[in-house]
Amino acid sequence: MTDIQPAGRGFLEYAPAPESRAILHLRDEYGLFIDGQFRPGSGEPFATISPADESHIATVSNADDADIDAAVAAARRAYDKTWSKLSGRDRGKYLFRIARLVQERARELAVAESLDNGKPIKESRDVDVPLVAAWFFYYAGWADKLDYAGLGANPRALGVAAQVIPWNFPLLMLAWKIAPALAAGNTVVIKPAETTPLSALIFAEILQQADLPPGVVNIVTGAGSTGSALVRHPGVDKIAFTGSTGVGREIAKAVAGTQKKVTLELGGKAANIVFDDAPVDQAIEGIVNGIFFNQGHVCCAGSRLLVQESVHDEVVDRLKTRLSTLRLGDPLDKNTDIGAINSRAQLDRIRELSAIGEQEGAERWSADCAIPENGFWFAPTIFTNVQASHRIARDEIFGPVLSVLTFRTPAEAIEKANNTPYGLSAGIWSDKGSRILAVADRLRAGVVWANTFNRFDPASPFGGYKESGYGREGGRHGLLAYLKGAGA
Ligand code: TAP
Repeated sequence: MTDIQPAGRGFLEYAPAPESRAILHLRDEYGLFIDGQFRPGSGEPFATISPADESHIATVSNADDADIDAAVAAARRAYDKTWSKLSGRDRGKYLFRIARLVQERARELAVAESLDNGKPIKESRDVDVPLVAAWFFYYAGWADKLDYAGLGANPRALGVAAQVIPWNFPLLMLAWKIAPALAAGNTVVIKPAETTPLSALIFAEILQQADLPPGVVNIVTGAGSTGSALVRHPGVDKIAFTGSTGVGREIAKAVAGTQKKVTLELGGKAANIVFDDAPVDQAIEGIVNGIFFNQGHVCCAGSRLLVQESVHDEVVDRLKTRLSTLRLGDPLDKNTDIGAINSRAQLDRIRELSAIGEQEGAERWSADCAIPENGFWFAPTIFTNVQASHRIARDEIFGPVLSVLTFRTPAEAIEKANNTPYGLSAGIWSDKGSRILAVADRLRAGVVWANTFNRFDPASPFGGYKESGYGREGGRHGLLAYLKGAGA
């Protein structure tokens, strides 16, 4: 289904689903990873479950304020005594080592990610995990070249970075955060999302294997309150947050008036614009990939399809035909296209917004697929006759739901695409290069894809305008967010 093809696509072959689970060597209980060691948290431990069947995977520690103090103190000690004293070349060696270990343990990481998150194994195997390795390789290469970052000779790290990440790409978001922070010379305390801590805890084992000095990366699991305590901690110098716009706003308020530097990667409601001269076969695949990849749990998902009126019926008919071929089911089955929704809460939100779509007069079509009895599932769904004022055209659904709107002229397409409080990404499908460039220039979106969608590369900066946040991750820009003397 997806055309996302980072290096290494297809380099792993998987056993059928039941056996793939067997390659995981999970502990029954996971502690917090502080100062290079696992240790129990002081809060009430919690279970992480598989969203595909609601089965228990492991028990995970819950960090309270005292644990956050310990993690931040460990990161500060490591910064003062070890990490800030290493040369860039030596920091780079650790990052290269981590990247290689991620590759070595790729199968295990992919299975853990699909088990805990619900995403299809072919996505975690071909997209998430290869990109995680690519991110560490890319920033490993920067570590001894910071003098070329544009900040003069010897740019300096910020110190201790507090990082809070969401559940949709648990390991990839961790890599986006940790790799540039370490390359620039910072130490880290990171909090994974409550529903997807597993791959981060396996990653902690990789850090031990890599002999990363204790305290350079600390991983504290817990709920939203753990994230809140971490970002408010007076001992942190930098905050990097990816998640909802609501929580991003709270964080921005909490740090107002402090010296902390902040980058926020928040929500989106991307327009995927299809002109009447678009290559239709390619566009259909791009639309499907844009909204149904990772069950639509993607901040930059192409959740609003803007299609030129003259090709609307053809595009919608072909989309329905294509969606009828997608296979929904066991995330660990390599033939699965659509996995499980990550949590009951997220499923409830998708159901609620879809019901509102129907009440407001949009026309709903859902693929006719068998829904498993247990777990959290939602069939791929398209809404047509959507008006710009409808909630399903304005709110981020963060699920496998596409809202289709129409336009007549390029100017109308641009106006509708920009008619959103968000500004993270957009897509344009057209045969004319000049039209693509002219439209892209007027879209208020941090990333604009042309005749493709959801392509990621560690060298390419990613981030939003307006309520999609500020600061960039990836590329040289992503590095600057962790160095003194640069913006954000
Ligand atoms: P959030 O509820 O915002 O959660 C994100 C992270 O913040 C989780 O680790 C969460 O912990 C933690 N958190 C919750 N409340 C907090 C608080 N008051 N202070 C500090 N941390 C807190 O978002 P989500 O539901 O996980 O993710 C979905 C949202 O993230 C969507 O809106 C999506 O667009 C956005 N997103 C954006 C991007 C980019 S790059 N822009 C990428 C991925 C996702 P718990 O899990 O324990 O609640």
